[in-house]
Amino acid sequence: MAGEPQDDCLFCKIVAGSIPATIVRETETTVAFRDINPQAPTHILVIPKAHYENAAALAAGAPELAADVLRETRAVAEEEKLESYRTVFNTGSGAGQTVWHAHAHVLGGRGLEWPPG
Ligand code: DGP
Repeated sequence: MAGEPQDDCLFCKIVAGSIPATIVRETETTVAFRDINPQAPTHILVIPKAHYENAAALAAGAPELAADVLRETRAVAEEEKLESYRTVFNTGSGAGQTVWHAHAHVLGGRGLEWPPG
């Protein structure tokens, strides 16, 4: 069912605490932790605690929770003192999504080119 934890989901396991992560912020509905394979000096993932397979499913199924995630990307950027940063939701394998639990990447601390690859 939408939003329910999935046994085979890596990020649900991080939410449950059964896989370690460097957590930088947590709210009632979201967790933010450092990406294991950082692509910038600051690279943090913000996820909803509830399981939605990607940003599209999250936006359709729980728009208020999507807003919580977006609000937390700003909070992370502020805590990390990022003046400029990029927020990315990869949606679908063709766009580079590899973990099927919605997550926002917050990238900063270096110049970022546009368009991305
Ligand atoms: P995406 O390609 O948009 O689905 O991003 C998934 C990100 O998740 C990728 O940048 C690497 C990160 N990641 C994968 N496994 C782990 C993990 O076990 N711990 C942490 N902290 N990050 C992970």
